[in-house]
Amino acid sequence: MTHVDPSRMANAIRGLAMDAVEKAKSGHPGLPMGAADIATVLFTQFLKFDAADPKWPDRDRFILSAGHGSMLLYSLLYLTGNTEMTLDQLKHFRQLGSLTPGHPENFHTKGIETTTGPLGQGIATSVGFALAEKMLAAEYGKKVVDHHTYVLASDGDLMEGVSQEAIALAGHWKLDKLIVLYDDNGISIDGPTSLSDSVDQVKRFKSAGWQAELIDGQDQQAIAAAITRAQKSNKPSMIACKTTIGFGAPTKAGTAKAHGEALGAEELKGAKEKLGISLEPFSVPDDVLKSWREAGSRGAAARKEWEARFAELTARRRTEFERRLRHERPAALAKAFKAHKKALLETPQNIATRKSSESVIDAIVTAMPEFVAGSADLTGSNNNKAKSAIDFSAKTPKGRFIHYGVREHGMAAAMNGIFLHGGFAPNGATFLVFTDYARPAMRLAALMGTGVVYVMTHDSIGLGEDGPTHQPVEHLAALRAIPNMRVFRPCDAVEVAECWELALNRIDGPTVLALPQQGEARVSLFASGSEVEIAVAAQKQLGERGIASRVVSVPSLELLLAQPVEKRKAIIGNAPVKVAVEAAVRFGWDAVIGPDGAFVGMHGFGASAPVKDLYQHFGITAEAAVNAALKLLG
Ligand SMILES: Cc1ncc(C[n+]2csc(CCOP(=O)(O)OP(=O)(O)O)c2C)c(N)n1
Repeated sequence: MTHVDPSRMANAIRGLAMDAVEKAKSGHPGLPMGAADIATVLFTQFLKFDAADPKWPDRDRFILSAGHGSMLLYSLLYLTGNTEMTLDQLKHFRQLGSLTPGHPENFHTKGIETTTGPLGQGIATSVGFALAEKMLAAEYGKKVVDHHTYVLASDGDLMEGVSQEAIALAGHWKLDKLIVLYDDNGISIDGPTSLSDSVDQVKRFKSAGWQAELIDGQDQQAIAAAITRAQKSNKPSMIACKTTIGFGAPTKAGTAKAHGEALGAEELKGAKEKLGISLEPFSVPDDVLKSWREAGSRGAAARKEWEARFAELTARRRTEFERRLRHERPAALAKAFKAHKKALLETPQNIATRKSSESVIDAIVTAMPEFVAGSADLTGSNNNKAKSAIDFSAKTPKGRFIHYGVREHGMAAAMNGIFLHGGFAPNGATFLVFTDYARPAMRLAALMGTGVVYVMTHDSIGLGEDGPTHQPVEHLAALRAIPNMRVFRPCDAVEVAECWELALNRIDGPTVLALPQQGEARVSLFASGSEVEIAVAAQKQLGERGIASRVVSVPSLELLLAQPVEKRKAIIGNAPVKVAVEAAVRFGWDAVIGPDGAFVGMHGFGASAPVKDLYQHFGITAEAAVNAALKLLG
């Protein structure tokens, strides 16, 4: 190993970041300059990675949550020898077509794990990465899955509300392989964070079940010691690293002026002289570059050892692991869908679409081991938990149903991380109206093309009594407005199955399944002949009152009653109120509506009059059917 003073290694990052921002005349030099020591320690001593293979499955993940500091990441990719990240790319920072856009984009630049920029998203997404690691390790063992997720987060990341949801989840799940390095520089755009913040972050994290400590983030030995402690912890760890934004800049260091604009020629020169960096733009001394390149290939041996361990798995397990990481769906899934749809066509079901969604999940879950459902509370209302599903928890990492608590945003961000980590196809549920709470993460899902599924129930005014706070009206439009977001609103059980199939097979973008609450019929209306029309009119009137009902046309009572018991039950359904409408006497109908069902029809002989008048006279009308239903509903 070439030995180079580690502060010179950090200065290479500082120099490149300053030069690139200067050339682009836009960007953020302050964070890379301040956090350069943290990054140097992490990348040269701890991060398990191999620059030659940025996609190696058991690599450690590094997430720059403060995406505005992207030059930190681009410098690291160049210095460690990522083949695509050439010096030329750094010279074209923020230019059209370069691999160095303003904020890191995982779908654009190799070696970047997730897209960041909207503060808070990176740290919240990282929880999904760490969760996926834990779940996959539980299935495949530590020989194959054993890596850390490191995050560099800024003041802004920790100010954003979503960070609280993320921190709470990680602490609760004891995601001990998650290590957050907090760039505690106390500066944001407006000036010192004391303008608007007085949170003790160490206490905040500790109260959420994390190990947390405060260190000098400019002291490389202290950083290394803290990461070592973090690796040993059985909790997630947060290391608050006190740093100076724009470290080395003669007048701008420690001030908001170092945050978001080029330093300017004079300040840049002063910083380079102070730090002992060549004034020649984009130059890195040979020995420093060599040492960085060694850091980039440091993980090659670990990768090869991993490959050897992986080769020890049975061929079947290897293929399955690789299939899952590629997000390729198993052949059994298509078969399970086919069988389910066939059964639906043979035994038509008239149940709420969210209920039929549950039956889809039950039908396919065993065919798809990567299926990971979850709900932001409301599990009982959203119906996306398979009957066979076990809850995920710190103690049951093989559980594949995740209780996210009342955290829609944290759930959506974690789902991105779960998908991006690989090995799982996450879906998460809440009410459609609360997509507003999850929207920033949903938008990133669409931008990144993560194949996640949102199960959004209670999709319209049809949810009834909860009223306008819970009734989405603009949400379908708002979701459809997001490029690459696919929105489905299925009408019946078959469509629900088809939409689920399309959603689960979509691996290049997110899907919303908007499912109504109503439809779980509270009233079943049975009728034959002309009275089917009356029943349909009654259904409409009931719907206007927010009461879900179903109409069953019974052309032959005998044939219905002659069906096998299961089929008969499915047709009759289990709505609590049953009403039969037929312009004849009740006899025979009790077998369908039961003795407590309501009958709208004849109770004696008829009379001579025009037909329309007769129906009115004998009360065989939609209104009468509605009233009968309302009476029984109480
Ligand atoms: C959700 C969100 N809101 C606002 C911004 C705009 N923004 C970019 S950087 C920044 C200040 C962040 O300060 P800090 O996190 O302390 O970063 P540092 O100053 O240390 O670079 C803001 C408000 C953003 N990127 N994301």
